[in-house]
Amino acid sequence: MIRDQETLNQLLDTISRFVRERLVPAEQTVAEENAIPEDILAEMKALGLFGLTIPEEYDGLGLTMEEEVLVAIELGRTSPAFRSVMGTNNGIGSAAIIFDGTEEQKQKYLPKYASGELIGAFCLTEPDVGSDAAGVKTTARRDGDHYIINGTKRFITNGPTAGTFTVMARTNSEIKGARGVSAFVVEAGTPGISLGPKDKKMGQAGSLTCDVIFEDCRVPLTSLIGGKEGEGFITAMKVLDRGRLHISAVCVGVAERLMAESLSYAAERRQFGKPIVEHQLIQAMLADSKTEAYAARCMALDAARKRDMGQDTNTEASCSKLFASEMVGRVADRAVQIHGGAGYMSEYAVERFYRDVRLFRIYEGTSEIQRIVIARNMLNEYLN
Ligand code: COS
Repeated sequence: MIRDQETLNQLLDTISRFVRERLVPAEQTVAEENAIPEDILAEMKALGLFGLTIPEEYDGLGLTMEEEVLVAIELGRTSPAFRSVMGTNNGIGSAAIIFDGTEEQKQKYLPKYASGELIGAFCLTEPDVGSDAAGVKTTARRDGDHYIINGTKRFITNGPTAGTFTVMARTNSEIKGARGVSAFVVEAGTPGISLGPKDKKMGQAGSLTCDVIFEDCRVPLTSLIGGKEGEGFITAMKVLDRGRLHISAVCVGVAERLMAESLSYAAERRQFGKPIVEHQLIQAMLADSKTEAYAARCMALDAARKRDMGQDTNTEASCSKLFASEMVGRVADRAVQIHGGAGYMSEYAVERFYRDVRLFRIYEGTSEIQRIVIARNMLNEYLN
């Protein structure tokens, strides 16, 4: 946790400069090569970016949710692939252990996530299990002092480079729903794990995903997160609650970048004898984007502060993720429109961002799932 405003400002300034001077100039190369250059990865590690949310006693910065939101907004001002490469260590790839892991699991893995020595990935989604996450079909059968894991996990972010996988698997086949699921931390390289080819995606080049396949993969009992069976789905939901707020903040950062691109283009580009920014229809698009991005920023920060105060922010995280991810889609669309024909050309960043942002409405829970969570909670509150 950052203790004073000055230290926080320094961190934000450092990240902002790093984004401007190192990441933005490398965006096109990352998009073309579908990989983040090694020297940039090394700089990210040196800056502590892999351990933003890892508690200080395990060598991370231990940022509060509000601090994390502010950092994620800064990181959002460049290609989402950069955020993604260290996003799992700061979120879904480490959070299960932070929230529910045993002390031994924390000591073994968290410092390595914080330094970036180990990449953590989160394995919930399967070929037949997406939004209905409690339907996990991957199994973990107890066999003496081991579990044997079988199943396929799909679209796993950082799967190709991961050193550990947080795997949700069914330990009790009698219980079909959430309570039959347990969470495991499984080390890459364990016999029985194989990776599918890297997925070819619409956008976010440089952020790698693949299938992770478990075939009679034997893991010791100590791999069970928290040492308790039947808690895996709830752990996954807690992880996503935090992750959804983080994604909201990234959406705000991307929207702010897209507005900056739109504004500078509109100030330069002349039509009908004046810069297009002086035309009111262009101004309307800029103003709508600004208003919506500001609203999303306020929502993310408000929810983050509530979470830091210990409140249950399940509803707020879903509201924030729903609004911010839909908002950035509209902002990207306007950004392309303001650029006109140029916005359709890949030499302009807005074309790439337009494709990149589409994922925000889908991963870590679709917009439809966020609406379900929000409405269910409203109903529960009304009934109780
Ligand atoms: N925090 C803690 N516990 C939670 C929780 C949360 N945010 N959400 C649900 N739970 C608990 C419930 O309280 C319930 O516990 P009990 O067994 O003690 O009653 C259990 O988890 C099951 O919850 P629920 O009945 O609500 O589960 P559903 O199957 O109805 O599913 C949704 C709930 C739809 C919200 C869930 O499946 C979901 O989020 N799906 C989207 C998955 C997703 O985001 N995938 C993206 C890919 S991963 S990057």
